[in-house]
Amino acid sequence: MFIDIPNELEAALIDLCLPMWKLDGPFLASASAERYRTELRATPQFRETVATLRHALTGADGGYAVLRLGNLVKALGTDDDRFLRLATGFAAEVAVPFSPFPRWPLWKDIAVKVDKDPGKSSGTGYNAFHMDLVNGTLPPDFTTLLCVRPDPLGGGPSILSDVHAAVARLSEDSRALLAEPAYHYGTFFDLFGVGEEYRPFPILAGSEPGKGFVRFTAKMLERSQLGRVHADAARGLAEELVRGQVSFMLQAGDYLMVNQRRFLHGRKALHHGQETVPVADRRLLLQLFLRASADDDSAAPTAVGTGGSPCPTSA
Ligand SMILES: O=C(O)CCC(=O)C(=O)O
Ligand SMILES: [Fe+2]
Repeated sequence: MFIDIPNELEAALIDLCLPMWKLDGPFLASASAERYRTELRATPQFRETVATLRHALTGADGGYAVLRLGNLVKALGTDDDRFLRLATGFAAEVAVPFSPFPRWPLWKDIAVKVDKDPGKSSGTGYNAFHMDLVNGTLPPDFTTLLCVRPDPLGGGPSILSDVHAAVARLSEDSRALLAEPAYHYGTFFDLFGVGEEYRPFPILAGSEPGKGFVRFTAKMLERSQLGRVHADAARGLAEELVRGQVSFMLQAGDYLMVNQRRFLHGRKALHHGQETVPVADRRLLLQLFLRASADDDSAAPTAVGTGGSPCPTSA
């Protein structure tokens, strides 16, 4: 699940300067994806690394991967977008990057805010198992989190759990309750590319067991008004997710990608004392969503974008 970048590839990527991407509505423009693909495929062992990544995300038993880009972020820094363009290039090999939030260009900051609801994104507490954009009819196929800075106090390990395995450990009665449209979570406005608001929704779709989305967030147990038997069934699922969880700390440059049809994710609490850490030193992740259904080769590329900031001459 942890994928190292071969030395030769790392060296080539440090020398590569991809142009700034362009967007087509909320999606990465296909011309940008094509340009990135052409440049990246010319580097040694890029295709092999991407094949390993895809297999980790979508192969049998797969569902998440951590691409270790630590040496790249060390070499390139984060003062300009060069490192982010490379990460976008890797993401675009998995599926189509897009931004559901009109306010965020493509990547969304997940910083640490000490005054926010601790259990939510950017909060300092336990971020319980969830699927991102759970209340859209079409949640992103993949959610990805790029670690720019871990918690300097050493907290906030990521947690991941195979959601179909967790469902399989539940009783038939619980599964029947989870298949009823009795669940809801959060608000839904101004979102692109994730369908319509789904409310109420069933956690388990009727289709083949073991396939598709298990539409779940353990946050609904605290934050949504649910009927008692349905809440109990959902709590049972949350407990099984914890029972089956893996946990690890993302390091600077680690790029976690999660197949939302297979795994749910979350994060343990950050270390206490975040208010003593200067804002600029606090944990920082960047989030990007991917849509699998748009076919990569459809729209023929038009003019290739070359905008954005130039590469430093020292490169
Ligand atoms: O902070 C993390 O590691 C996870 C954040 C997250 O899952 C989210 O904001 O959706
Ligand atoms: Fe999330």
